[in-house]
Order: sequence, then structure tokens, then C-alpha cells
Amino acid sequence: MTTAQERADLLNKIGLDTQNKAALGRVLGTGSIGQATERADGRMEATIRIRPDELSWDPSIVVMPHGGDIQLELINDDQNTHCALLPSNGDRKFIWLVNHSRGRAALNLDGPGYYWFSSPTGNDEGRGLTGAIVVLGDVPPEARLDRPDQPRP
Ligand SMILES: [Cu+2]
Repeated sequence: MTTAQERADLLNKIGLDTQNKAALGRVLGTGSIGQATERADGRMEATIRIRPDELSWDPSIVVMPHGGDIQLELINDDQNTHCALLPSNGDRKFIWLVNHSRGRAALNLDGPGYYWFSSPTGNDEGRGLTGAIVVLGDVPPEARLDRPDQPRP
């Protein structure tokens, strides 16, 4: 059993949290975590950056307090062109991010769960440009299974 800090230290020591160390990219889910903020109208928003030479999203895990609409501000501070393929109800969204550009994406994620996103050009994903949007909360009553209450840990 390791604590969160031991885990971070071990990932760093082995070289799994940085590009071109133990592996070509960083291991999924090892990046920073950010929480979406909620606006007065109920929509959520978050900013995600690609920092120079890091080939990762910052944050790479974006947490939404519950399902709904989120506006993402995507900023590419890197020297190379990247893009973002993002989850959203109905269809995924795609945006090009040439070097030193920014863009906005409006997503609807109305159910709790993990939703993956990435930059699918070149070998961006293999080098670490993958991330997740985590939606907290419960499914709406109409989507629940009709069964007795189940034990939850
Ligand atoms: Cu809310």
C-alpha cells in the first residue's frame, strides 16, 4: 500500500510521469487534476492547457461536480500543432489547436462516469496527450434500474 505522495514519487522515480523516460509517454491518469467551476446559470467551465514540451494536458483529469453542460477553454502553449477530440452527448467534438492558439468547446455530459479525451494527431496519444473528464453524481431517477437497494461500500 502506498500513499498518494509515495505513488507520485515512485512514478517519477521510475520515469512513468514524463515523456521519453521509462516509456514514450506518461502513463494514463498520472497528470494533474482540476475541478470545473460552476457559473450562475448552472453551466460549468474549465481551462485545459498544453504546456511547452510536456505533451500532456494540464489538468489531464477534469472533474465535473455533476452531469450537465461544460465550456472548455483549450490553450496550446506548445511549439507544435495539436488538437482535441472531446466527448459530448450526440457526437464527439473536434478542434484543431495550432501552436500558440486557443479554442473553446461546449460539451454536454449528462451522466456520471469517466469520459476520455485526447489529441489524436501524429503520435500525441502515445506520447501522453490523453486525459479524462470525470463526472460525479448519480444517474437521474428515470435511468436507474428497477431493483432493490444495493449495498455500497
Ligand atoms: Cu451544479
